[in-house]
Amino acid sequence: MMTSGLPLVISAEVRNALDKGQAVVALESTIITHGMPWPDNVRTARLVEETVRAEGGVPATIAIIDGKIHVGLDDKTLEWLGTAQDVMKISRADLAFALSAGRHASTTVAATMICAHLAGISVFATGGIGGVHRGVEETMDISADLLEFARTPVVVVCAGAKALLDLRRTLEFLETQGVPVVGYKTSDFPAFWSRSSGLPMPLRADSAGEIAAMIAMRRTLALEGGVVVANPVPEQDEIPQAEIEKLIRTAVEEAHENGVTGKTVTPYLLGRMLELTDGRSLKTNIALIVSNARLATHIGVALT
Ligand code: PSU
Ligand code: MN
Repeated sequence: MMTSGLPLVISAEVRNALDKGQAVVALESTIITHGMPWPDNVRTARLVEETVRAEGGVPATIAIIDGKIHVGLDDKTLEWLGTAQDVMKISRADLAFALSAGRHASTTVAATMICAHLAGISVFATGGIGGVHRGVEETMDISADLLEFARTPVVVVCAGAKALLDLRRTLEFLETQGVPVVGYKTSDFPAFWSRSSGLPMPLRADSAGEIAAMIAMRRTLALEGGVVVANPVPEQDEIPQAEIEKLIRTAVEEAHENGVTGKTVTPYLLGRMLELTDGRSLKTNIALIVSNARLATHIGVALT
C-alpha cells in the first residue's frame, strides 16, 4: 500500500498492526547486506523477525527497493536482499538519492530511524550502533547514526556501540547532542561483543516499563530526538573485552594500512573480525541482535 505522496510501501501486516495500536518493531537491512555473510544474514533476519512475533509484536524490516521505502518485507525479499549485489548502504545523506534514482538500498541505523518514523513506528532493534571511529582525530569519521538520535524520535535498542569504535568519544558525543543513553540492567556501557566497555553508563533502567515511562515523559516535554537503549549481550554469548581487544586493534590497523575509508570501514572491520575470531564474532553478533529484538518488543508492548 502506498502512502499518499511518499514513496512508502507498508506491508499489510504492519499496516494492520499500526492501525490496531499493536507493538511494531522496526529492523534494519544493512546488517543483511553489509554486516553479515550469506547465509547467516538471511537466517538472522528471519530469526529476529520470529523473536519479535514470539514476544507479541510485529516485525517491520526496512529497505529501499526500486526507489521505494518498504516497511515490512516478505520472505522472498529477505532472501533476495541476502545475496543481491547492487544494493547501496544508505544513511540520511543518501536516502533521497536512492529513492529519486530508483535504486535498491539497505538502511543503516540512521536511515532506518527516518523511515520508521515516516511509517509511524517508534521502536527499533539493531545490533550495535555506529559511533565515533578510532583515529577520528585524523579521519573525522563519525557515524551519522549519532546525529540521527538527536533528531528523530525513535527508540533504538542496541548492544552498545560496536567495540571497533572509540566508545569513550562516542558517549561524549551523545551527551553533547542531548541523547539519553540508558543501560538495560547495567551500569556499564556495553561494548557489542562484550558486556562491558569499562565506561560508566549515563542512565540505568531495570525494566521495559521504566524505559517506556521515560519515553512517555519525553513526549510530554516535547523533547525532540530519540533514545538509545543499551542491552548487554547475554553472558553465555559474550566475548570478554580482554580477549577481543587485541584482535580489534589488528583489524583497525589493517583498515588504516589498506586505506579503507568512508562507508566501507564498518563492513570491512566486521568482516575481518569474523576471520580473526574464527566465526565467533558472528555468533555473538547474532545472539545480541536476537536479545535486542526481544527487549525492543517488550518496550513496544509497554508503550501500547
Ligand atoms: N549492527 C550490526 N551490524 C551492522 C550494523 C549494525 O550488528 O552492520 C550497521 C548499522 O546499519 C549501522 C552501521 O548504522 O553498521 C554503521 O555504519 P557506519 O559506521 O558506516 O555509519
Ligand atoms: Mn563513517
